[in-house]
Amino acid sequence: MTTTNIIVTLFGFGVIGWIVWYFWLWQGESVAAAGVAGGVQVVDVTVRGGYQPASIVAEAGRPLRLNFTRREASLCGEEVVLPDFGRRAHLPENQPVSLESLPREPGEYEFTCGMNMYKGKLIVR
Ligand SMILES: [Cu+2]
Repeated sequence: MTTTNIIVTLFGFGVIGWIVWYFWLWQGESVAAAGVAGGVQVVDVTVRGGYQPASIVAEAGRPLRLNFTRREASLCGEEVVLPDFGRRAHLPENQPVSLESLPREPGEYEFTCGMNMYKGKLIVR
């Protein structure tokens, strides 16, 4: 192997590692839902290259409102799906869209974009 081959190979592994980390491992910060009047838990989620926060902590048995705002032209985040709650929404650019659900059981629930590339996690306690 020449030096160039080695460099190209290492670069390839680097790119693969980054993809694995970015799409599957990176969770971002966990954010707890804040309560508001009426006992609804509210979290604002920005959609840009993924979900921020990508990890949301909520209380079981209380309604939860996720306000999604898509801040990118990319079509990847155009749709958001909460499969466990049967919720799905179309997200126009720069317009907040609220998704309400009632997490009854503690557990971890995923939410994703329509293509299952952006991933977020709802941790219900
Ligand atoms: Cu997508």
